[in-house]
Amino acid sequence: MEDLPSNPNSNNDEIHLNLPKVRFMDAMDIVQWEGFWFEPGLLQPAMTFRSSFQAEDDDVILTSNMKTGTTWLKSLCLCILKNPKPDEDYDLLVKDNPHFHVPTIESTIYRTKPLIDLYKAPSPRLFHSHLPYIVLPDSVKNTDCKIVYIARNPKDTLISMWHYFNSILHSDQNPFPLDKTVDCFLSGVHQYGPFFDHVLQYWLESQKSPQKILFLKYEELKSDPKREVKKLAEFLGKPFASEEEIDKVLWRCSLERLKNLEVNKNGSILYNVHNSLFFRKGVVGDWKNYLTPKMEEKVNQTNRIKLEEHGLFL
Ligand code: PAP
Repeated sequence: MEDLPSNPNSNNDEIHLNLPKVRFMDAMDIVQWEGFWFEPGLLQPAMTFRSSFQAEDDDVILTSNMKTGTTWLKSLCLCILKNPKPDEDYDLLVKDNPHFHVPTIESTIYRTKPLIDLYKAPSPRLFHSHLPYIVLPDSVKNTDCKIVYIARNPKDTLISMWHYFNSILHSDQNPFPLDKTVDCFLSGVHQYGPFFDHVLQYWLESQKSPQKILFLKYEELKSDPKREVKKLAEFLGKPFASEEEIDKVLWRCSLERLKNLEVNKNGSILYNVHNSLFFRKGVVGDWKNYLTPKMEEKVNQTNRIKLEEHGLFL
């Protein structure tokens, strides 16, 4: 175990004192650092991660913006890398929520005091981060460790985010207005935003170094799960031996199964966040039930301007 590094900036309150700050969806304050917005409590952990994390060549770092399929990706990689052939009693996904097994670095590992000893984790180490590419540690960028990014179309992402933050508001608070959420999302002022810059950084890096960064899309995982999961396993250096193995992993990680596991129906992990909140509908195009044509067009327009010229269609 190691303690937080002692330096004059290690007081989180002091760190974000001079940074731009706004209230996001009536749920939390967010501050701007390195061009992105974060809950203030994440800044010190993100900075410590960036300055002190030593990547190993066989590490696997999963990355994503919020609500783009992180839980699914964590489950799949956990099965492929750590628990390929569980017997009845040893399915890690039955024992605990995927976020427990594959911690999000900035919101767990570097947030607990004393710090969890990352160097005791069995190889290959499997972590996750919602941080943008720009603030990843140099050692992650410069070693042979692998990065998997999962992206999702912005309309479903923002609806999923809207549901999630509304569900953690105090019970006496009204749901945050959707039109304001759309505006926050499009202006990039939201937790881990701007969404489009986040996606674009990983997309461009994955184009430059496809052997290092695998860029997955939630919609493709839904439409052709076998092909995408096969691609994922090959990228991780653990190709499946048979079609049956692929089917088994897909079943183990399916939303229906995970949602109905006891640990996810009744358990909770981080900071009193109930595990059930990570599993909602998982439907592509759910935004159609919420966005007006005007909102839809606004999102489409930003999507086109920000991503399409780089050959990315979400
Ligand atoms: P996080 O950022 O809080 O970790 P994340 O897992 O990225 O959340 O996204 C949650 C979304 O993934 C939810 O989408 P929805 O709100 O549109 O329904 C959730 O339902 C969906 N999801 C969670 N687990 C799975 C899964 N196993 N398969 C498909 N979708 C899933």
